[in-house]
Amino acid sequence: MLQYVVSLCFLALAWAQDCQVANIQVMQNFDRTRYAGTWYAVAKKDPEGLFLIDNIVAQFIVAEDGSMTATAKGRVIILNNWEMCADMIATFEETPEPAKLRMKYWGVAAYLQTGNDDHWVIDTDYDNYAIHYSCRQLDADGTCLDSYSFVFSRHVTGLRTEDQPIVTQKKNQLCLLGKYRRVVHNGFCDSSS
Ligand code: DAO
Repeated sequence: MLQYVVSLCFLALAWAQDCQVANIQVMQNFDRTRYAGTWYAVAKKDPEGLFLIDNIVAQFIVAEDGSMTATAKGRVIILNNWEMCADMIATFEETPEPAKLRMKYWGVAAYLQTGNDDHWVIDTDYDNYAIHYSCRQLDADGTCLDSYSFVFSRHVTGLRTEDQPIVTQKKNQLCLLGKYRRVVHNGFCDSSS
């Protein structure tokens, strides 16, 4: 009986949740200069056709004119079973909302993935954690059909205990709670340039 009531409560919560992409709250007063620097992906919700698997490290750079670029590395498997460390480059375009950026990305090697995605910063304290979100395909009802999301940490060891509840709350707001996997860092990409 208790199990039944708990399930009903979860169902009611899910129904009450607003999963419209247009209503997703992003970081207020986003400051890209404070966002710059190294971020380790410690968890990831994958899109369809997963690309970056683990050992994902992104370095955001803000130029004097305020424009932002990034380099990123991560272990990938391409051409069915060729495991390698992908070196990626990204440029960002502003939108009227500072935390909602458009990202163009490509690989240093031509056989790597290229794309043009949203790069939304959902929340960050700049010094410890950041939650990123990208919806690649909207459904007819305004929810997202194909999204990916990184939980970034400034620390390769993961999130601090005190940041974990905030990140869980944000995952829930994105309607992605339970859909993330842990991203390991075991040095696979450490020797690549
Ligand atoms: O890994 O499945 C995937 C999709 C992610 C593609 C983005 C790769 C380029 C990343 C540039 C740096 C910013 C995170």
